Amino acid sequence: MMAKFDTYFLMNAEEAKEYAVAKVTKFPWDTASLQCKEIGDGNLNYVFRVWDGQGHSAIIKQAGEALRISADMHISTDRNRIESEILLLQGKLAPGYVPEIYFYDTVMCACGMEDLSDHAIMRTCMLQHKTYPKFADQISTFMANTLMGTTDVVLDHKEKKELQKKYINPELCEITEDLVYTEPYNDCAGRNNVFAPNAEFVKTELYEDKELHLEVVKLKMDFMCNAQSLLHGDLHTGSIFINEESTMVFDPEFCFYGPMGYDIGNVVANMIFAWCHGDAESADAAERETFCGWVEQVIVDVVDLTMAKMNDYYSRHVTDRMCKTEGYQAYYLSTILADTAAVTGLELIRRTVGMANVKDLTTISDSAKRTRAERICIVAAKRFIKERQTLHTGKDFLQILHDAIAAC
Ligand code: SR1
Ligand code: MG
Repeated sequence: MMAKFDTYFLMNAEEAKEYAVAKVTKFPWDTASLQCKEIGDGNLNYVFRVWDGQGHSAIIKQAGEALRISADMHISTDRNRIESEILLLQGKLAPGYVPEIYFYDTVMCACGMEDLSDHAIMRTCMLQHKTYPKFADQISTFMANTLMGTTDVVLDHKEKKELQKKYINPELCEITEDLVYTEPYNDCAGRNNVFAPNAEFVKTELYEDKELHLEVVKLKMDFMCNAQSLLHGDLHTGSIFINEESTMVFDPEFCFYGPMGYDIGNVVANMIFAWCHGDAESADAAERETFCGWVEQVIVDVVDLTMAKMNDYYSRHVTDRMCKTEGYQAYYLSTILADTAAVTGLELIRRTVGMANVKDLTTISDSAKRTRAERICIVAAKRFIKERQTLHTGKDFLQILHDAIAAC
C-alpha cells in the first residue's frame, strides 16, 4: 500500500483515507468504519477530515500544484513542509495555540494534524455573529509569544539567521507583495474584484491617490526587507479555529521573517470586516449591538493586550546587550504599533478590492449596505496607512473606525 504514496499525486477522499491509515500511526484505526470528507475552503490547498467509528480522527492537508483560487496560479508544493515545520515551532513557543502535527511528508506534500472538530473556523462564526470573550486574550498571547520569541531582541543572532534561512518563502511572499502591496492600487494584473457601485470611488480613492501610493511602497519595501520576526503571514479569521474556551491558529504557509505588525494588523482588519457584516446583516438591533459591541472591544483589546504582552516578553527575555539601552524598547514597540496600523489598512483595502475577497463583505446581500460597508473599510484603511505614526492605543484604532462609519 505504501508504494502508492511514493510519487506525488493529488489525492481524492478515498485515497486520503488510505493515506491516513498508512501515515497516522498513533491511532488503531478501525478501517471498516473509516470515512473521509474534503473540507477545505481556503484558496490554496486540499483538506481532508478522516475519521472512524471508534472516535479516532485526523486532518490530512495536501498542497496541490495549481491553486484552488485559480488554476493559472502555480506555487511550490514545498509550502506544506514549511507550514508543518512552523506549526511545530509555534507549538513550542505558544503551547496549546496550534494543532499538533502528526507527520509531514515531502513526497506527497501533505501533513497529518490534530482534528479540531470541536472548534469552528472563526470567519464562519463571525458570519453567524457569535461572540468569544476569551479571543482577544488568547490571540494576543499567541502573537506576543510567537512574534517576540523569534526576534533578534531575544534569540541568539546566529540561531535567528538559521530560522530566517529555513523559512525563506519567496513564492508565497510574492503573492503577498502582489495582492496586498501592489494590485489594489492600480489593478496592474487586471484581476481586482471591484464591486460595481464602488468602481468610481475605488478609482478616485485608491488608483489615483499618489500620496497613498507613496506610503504603500514604503510599507512594501519594509515588508520585503525588515526581517524582524517569524510571522504567520496570513493571520485572518479563516486561519483561526475557535470555540468558547480556545483559539487555535493554523494555515501558516505564508510564514517568513517580516515585520510583526503584519500579523497583528491582519487580525485587527479582519475584526473590522466582521463588524461590517454584523452591522449590515444582523437580524435585529439587539444582535447588532451585542456582536458589533463585542467586535469593537476585541479591536481595542487585541491592540492593547498584544502590545502589553510584547512589552512584557521583551523585558523578561531580552538578550541583545544593545537592546537593553534605555528608550530602545519603547521605540521598538512604537514601530510595531505603527506597522500594525498600516497593515490594518492594507488588509482592509486588498480584501475589499483585490483578487482575494472576504465573505464578510461579499455576502452582504443589500447592495447599498455592501457599498457603504466597503467605503467604511476604504476610508478607515487610508487613515490607518497615512496616520500610522499617530496611533498609540487600541482606542485610537477604534476611533478611526468610528470616524469612517460617521463619514460613510
Ligand atoms: C492566491 S492566494 C490568495 C490569498 O489567499 C491566502 O489566504 C492569502 O491571503 C492570499 O493572499
Ligand atoms: Mg490560508
